[in-house]
Amino acid sequence: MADTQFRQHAATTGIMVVTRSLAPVVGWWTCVILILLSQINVACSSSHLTPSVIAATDRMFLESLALQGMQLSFDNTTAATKDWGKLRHLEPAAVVYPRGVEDIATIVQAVARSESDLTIAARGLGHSTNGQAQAHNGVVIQMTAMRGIRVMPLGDGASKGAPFVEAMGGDLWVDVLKASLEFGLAPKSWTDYLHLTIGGTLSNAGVSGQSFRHGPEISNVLQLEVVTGKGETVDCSPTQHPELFFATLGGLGQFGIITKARIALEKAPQRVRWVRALYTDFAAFRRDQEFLISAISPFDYVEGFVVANNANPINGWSSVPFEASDISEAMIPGHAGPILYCLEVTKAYSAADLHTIDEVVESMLAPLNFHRELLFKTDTSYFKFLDRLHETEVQLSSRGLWDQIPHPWLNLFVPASSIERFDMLVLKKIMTQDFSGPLLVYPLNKSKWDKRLSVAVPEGPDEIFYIVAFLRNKLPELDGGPTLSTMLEDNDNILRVCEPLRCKQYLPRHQDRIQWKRHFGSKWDLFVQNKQMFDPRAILSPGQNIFSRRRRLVQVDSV
Ligand code: ZME
Repeated sequence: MADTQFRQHAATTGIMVVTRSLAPVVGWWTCVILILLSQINVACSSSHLTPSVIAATDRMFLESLALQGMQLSFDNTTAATKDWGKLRHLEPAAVVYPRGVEDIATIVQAVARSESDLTIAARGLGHSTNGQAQAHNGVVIQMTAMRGIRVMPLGDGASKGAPFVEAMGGDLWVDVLKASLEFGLAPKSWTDYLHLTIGGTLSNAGVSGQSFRHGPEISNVLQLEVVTGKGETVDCSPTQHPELFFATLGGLGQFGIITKARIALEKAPQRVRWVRALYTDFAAFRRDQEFLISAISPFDYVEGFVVANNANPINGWSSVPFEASDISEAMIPGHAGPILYCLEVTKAYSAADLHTIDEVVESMLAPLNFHRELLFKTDTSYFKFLDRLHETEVQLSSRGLWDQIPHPWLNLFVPASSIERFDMLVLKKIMTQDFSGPLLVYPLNKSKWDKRLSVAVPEGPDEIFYIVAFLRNKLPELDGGPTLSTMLEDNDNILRVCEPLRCKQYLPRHQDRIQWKRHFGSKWDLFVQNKQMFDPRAILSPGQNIFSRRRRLVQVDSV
């Protein structure tokens, strides 16, 4: 029986093999015992968890690494089976807590050179939604053990004095921000949520309201330190090993583990004027958004979201103003449809501009076509604005509605030429009472995404594409609402509508190689070539399901 088949069989029969007791046993007959055990259908203790069924030889191999001083846990694997999606729970054989880049290189090298078929996934705070940071029967490297931030306010000789920050793969963006602000500096491009690791976001893209101007986070990286799938530690940049640099950024963890990143900084503003404005007409909304992301854009941050045309405090128009009491039914135009569109922009400023900021923002809003009575403003510090989701996190967390519930999310990049159709076929249909969570819609400039980056963006002539993020929460049963499977079906239906529209998934999840080939499109051949170059045995990030682990030895396979 082929080993992979055996594993699948073991997984589906739900056995819990106590491999520890088999660890001292070496030889072909351990496999026989495992296969015999797999015939006994022992009920799995958790309906979601696919437990680890590790071969005794793999276990011994990992134990030998532990003996050499690697901090390796075979028991504390529960956290590594969980992620933000709460949709897949694959148990690794072991979790590693690296003390430095050397530990990561050691374990990747050892696995790459071994005869085992172990896989390795780097995991940060576990914000993947589909098991992308899980390694069934493999090794999860807990990257939050790798932290250390150094701000270089004057840059170095090579970067002509431009300031930058160096952070480790396991550092959080919020900590990078805090460290940079000590010098009056800050990174230029962000995600909406800052309690994410540097390595995790840079393996995807990192998109927020600054991306229209600065590109995603991956467009603002000057240099990386990467441990490749061969276990080599390589410094790379646009001029030094550029193939590895561009492959790794947006590379979904397929080519290497990001252990360090050098990120460009700018002078940090002190405060932001934060504005939301409602539209009833999608054409007017998108026209203004596209104007606001043009080269002459006066605002520093441009996003947008969809709300239902009702008083629901979670996803209706009541959620728009910064003070809920600032809006009422009477203010909503009678001709409004089932959904409303909310533009969200900010203007950053500093103390010296305090006396002009009102006037400046007013003149910036003057040419826009939102409903004049549906304009809401607030003012806050730059830090509080960037870390704005933290407050939501604290509130929802205390009610068990943050990382305790499933998040069947779908993120899409939709070409501008398809967006009106997308609005008609999807947005106006899906936003009902049942949609719990943010639905973000805002445009980005494709020219800010270097073609050499691994991340897939819509192909074709459009310079502008939209990010459309369906960020649904699966609320507990007692709160009513659709089932998880209904939500996943909704996502599939949206993807079906998208098929002729040249959309791409962001934070993508695909089932098989054919889908992945289609996803990467014209970038696929290079992606495969890079895999062959940097992780030829397909050890890294198996949870993405792009490549299958290549084995060196077939002997243990065939009992
Ligand atoms: C992938 C992604 C998530 C981009 C933005 N998000 C968000 N998640 C949760 N709440 C949000 C949000 N953006 C605004 N609110």
